Amino acid sequence: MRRTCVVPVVSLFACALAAACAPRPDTADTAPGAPAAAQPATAGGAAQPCTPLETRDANGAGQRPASPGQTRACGVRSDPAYDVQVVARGLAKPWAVEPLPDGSLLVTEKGGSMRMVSATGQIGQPIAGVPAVDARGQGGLLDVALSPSFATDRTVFWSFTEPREGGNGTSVGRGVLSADGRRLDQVRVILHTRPTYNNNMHYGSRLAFGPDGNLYVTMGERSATETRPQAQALDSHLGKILRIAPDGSVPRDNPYVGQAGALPEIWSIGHRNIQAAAFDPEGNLWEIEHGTRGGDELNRVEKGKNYGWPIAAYGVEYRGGAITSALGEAQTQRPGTEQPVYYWDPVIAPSGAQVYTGSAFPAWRGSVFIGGLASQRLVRLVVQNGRVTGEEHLLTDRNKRIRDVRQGPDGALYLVTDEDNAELWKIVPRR
Ligand SMILES: [Ca+2]
Repeated sequence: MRRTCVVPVVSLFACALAAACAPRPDTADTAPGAPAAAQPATAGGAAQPCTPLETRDANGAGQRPASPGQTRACGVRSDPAYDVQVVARGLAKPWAVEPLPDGSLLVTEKGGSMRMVSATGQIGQPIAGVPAVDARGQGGLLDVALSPSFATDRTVFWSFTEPREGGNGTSVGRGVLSADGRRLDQVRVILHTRPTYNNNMHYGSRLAFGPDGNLYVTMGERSATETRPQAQALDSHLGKILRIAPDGSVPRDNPYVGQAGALPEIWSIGHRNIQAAAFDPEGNLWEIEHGTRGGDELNRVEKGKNYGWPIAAYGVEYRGGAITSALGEAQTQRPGTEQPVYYWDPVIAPSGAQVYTGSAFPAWRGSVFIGGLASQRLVRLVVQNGRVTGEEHLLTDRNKRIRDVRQGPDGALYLVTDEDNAELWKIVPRR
């Protein structure tokens, strides 16, 4: 993760040309990626000279990052030799893949099926016991997560769009996977977020267990003009990250417990639509959320903080023009709101995330991997001391929307594509 040779422009380029500062094999991910340009660019106002990966025009014309390197990080190239194996084909709009300790995988399909896929790619029948979902639009059966003690309790958690009187809403279920993997027992819905709303957009939702043993649930703000401001409202679960105990109860140290009018499950506020989240080994929660045109964000989430939407944001409305809501016109920076650690303009359309910790790819340890939908790629961010110092885009030649990325117990990365006839991929070191 550390550069072996850094800083002054002249020496960087001199040593890049002379290969005098070739990174050690395990730190190859910080090597300057693109061929050395005649003049070094300054990425996102970054202090360090480099060639940024992103060179297209930004949508937010005139918008400036709040800190050096907050966007358009240096392009880096890790180039570990890897193979992409197609483990399975024929999945219907998978939304999540979760590797199990024995090498098999749990996969959700948006239409409402959860399936086991064997390590060799046999796709099982739909697992019995999953409650009905509303699969219209962006809704359906969404994320799946394993209990931190899955090896002994076989408990599984999932998020879904719950059909309700008057509309639908994101809910979280839990159940115990039978020994043969064919059914879920003791199924309970442990969280019904509110309000119920009647459209089919921006449900979130990723599930991630923290080192505290609690379950973090990421939400969307349902996209509509009338729900957008609710991302700032404490009496709504929309546009929030929620934190609950595995039994659905509220931890007493949540930030708004006991506050009149506030929903006690809320952990952080001001989010637009979070379809990617992961903890790092130090216990930090990272989330990557969909912005509008030019406003995808990486945030490191802390208790009780406000991440800005819709009063602070980068980018513009899809139709063009300033981002607006009943709360007024958004600014890129606003007191009382947190700046993203990093943002993309143009966007990547993030879905699924993993902070890599495996031994299969030493050069990738500590990197944040993010699936790209519209961008049709796997994004890798190099993060050092809480800041993004490099960006690499992988699998760009495959032209597939990537819905989720997770690390298996073998250190391989498992990905699912976002298609009606989708694939499950496994990235392994080349033999
Ligand atoms: Ca934000």
